[in-house]
Amino acid sequence: LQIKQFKLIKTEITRFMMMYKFALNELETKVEILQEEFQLLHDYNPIEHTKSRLKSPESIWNKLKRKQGGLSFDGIREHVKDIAGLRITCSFLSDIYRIRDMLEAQSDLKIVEVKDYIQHPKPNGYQSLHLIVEVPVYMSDGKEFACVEIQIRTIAMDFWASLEHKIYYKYNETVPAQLLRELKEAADAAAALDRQMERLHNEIQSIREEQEDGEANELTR
Ligand code: 0O2
Repeated sequence: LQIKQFKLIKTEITRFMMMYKFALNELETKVEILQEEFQLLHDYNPIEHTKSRLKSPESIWNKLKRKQGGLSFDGIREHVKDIAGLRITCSFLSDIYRIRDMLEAQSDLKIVEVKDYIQHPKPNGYQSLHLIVEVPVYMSDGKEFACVEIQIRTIAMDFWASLEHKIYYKYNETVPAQLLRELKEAADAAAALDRQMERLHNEIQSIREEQEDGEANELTR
């Protein structure tokens, strides 16, 4: 009987994780569609790359312990909303909010939480737009809703976050104050670079539009 019970639990856990994998697959397809259509309509691709990941059972358990104080399978959905994660790296700052708007407009997706670390960066300088999105997943016995954490950021924000993550782990979680100050300065420099690239992008777009208007006027003359 114990082996039978163990097998049932194992299948249930695998099925639970599968649901998050399917939710990620659905979102990835949605983002690919937006990307291709945007390229066709506007002649540029606002997304540099995407990366998805499923949290390991060990880190789900650790987060649950931290949040709930105890361990109960029932608390997972409520307390761990980032089991499935999708990171979208955009070219420009304005693309981040454009992608957010396009996802928000999809009636089968429900944005249940927004953390705007761009308007309100973390004290260490971390910037990104985080959305928790509920994705409907059609399983054999009906519809389920799975939460996915979407992190939307620019290349500069991604560069900073990836390296900060590495530095942090290298120093075994006790980062010297001087290093923290320099990391914050680096985050500020990345943010300044984003603003500069956004300005250049807008200027070039206006020049292009003026040229296209001029060419259209020539043709109608
Ligand atoms: P991993 O390995 O990326 O998955 P909450 O869920 O609301 O209780 P939580 O989990 O802190 O609180 O959520 P939040 O603030 O939205 O941040 C979650 C994720 O954002 C982290 O996931 C990181 O990916 C990223 N993140 C947040 N702050 C920082 C930071 O200061 N530096 C870097 N490099 N990344 C950050 P995980 O689960 O910690 O890790």
